[in-house]
Amino acid sequence: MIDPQDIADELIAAEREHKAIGQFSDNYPDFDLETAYRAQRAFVQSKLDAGERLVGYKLGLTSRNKQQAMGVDAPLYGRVTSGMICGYGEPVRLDRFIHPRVESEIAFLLARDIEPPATVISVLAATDVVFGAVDVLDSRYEGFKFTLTDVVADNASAGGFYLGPVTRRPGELEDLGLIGCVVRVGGEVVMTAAGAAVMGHPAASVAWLANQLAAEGEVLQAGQLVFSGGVTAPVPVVAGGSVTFQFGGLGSIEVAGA
Ligand code: OOG
Ligand code: MG
Repeated sequence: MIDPQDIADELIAAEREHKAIGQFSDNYPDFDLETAYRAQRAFVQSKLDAGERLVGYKLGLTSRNKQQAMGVDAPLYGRVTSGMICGYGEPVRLDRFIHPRVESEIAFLLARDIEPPATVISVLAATDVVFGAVDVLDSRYEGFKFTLTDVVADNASAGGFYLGPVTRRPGELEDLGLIGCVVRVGGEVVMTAAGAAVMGHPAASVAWLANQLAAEGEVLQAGQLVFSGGVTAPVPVVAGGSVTFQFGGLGSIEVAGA
């Protein structure tokens, strides 16, 4: 039997030492999703024990862009802790990560708890504001090579998160599904996409999360932040390089590698 705490301990060491490890699923054919989410809890608990707070959740692999890029065909969630939140304008410190990649997301700040069964409408009604956001991925696995269970245990590759400078109430925006995102590397446009890339509507991914958590006896709560999943595919961060994410109606975020 595979022990979730052992898996977590290896991931914690990989993160601490900035040294990627091989995926677990290669050696443990019985590694299932339930064990993987237990390992994720233990991984995150080590951060809480070190004094961090749970600030919310992240969704992963909620768009075809992302599922195709990573070769995994189902969504997942991870947990976001206070130590992961990066200040607007701060560089991605390459000495703190293994091989960081950045991607655009829409983040939701909740004004109210979300009761199951959640829907796009109930998520929007429970949302205080939305932000353009950037997810800094830093898989603890070599070459970002993982199966769904591996990446669940690795807390959905969570590394860092940036929130954009503009907040909007959902009702102030025409439609979150139509919010565009333009990604530029060194000034050149490398990717474009709209919010609907995420499960048809970014709030649909938050609803999926609320229902998933409910099945496990947890509730998405007022005050929590939810990163709803990559709109565009990830771009590597390199020293001296800069990636700019421009969101329709939600401002821009520039992320530089230093
Ligand atoms: C897994 C995490 C995926 C997203 O938004 O799809 C994710 C990975 O790609 O490393 O954050
Ligand atoms: Mg993401």
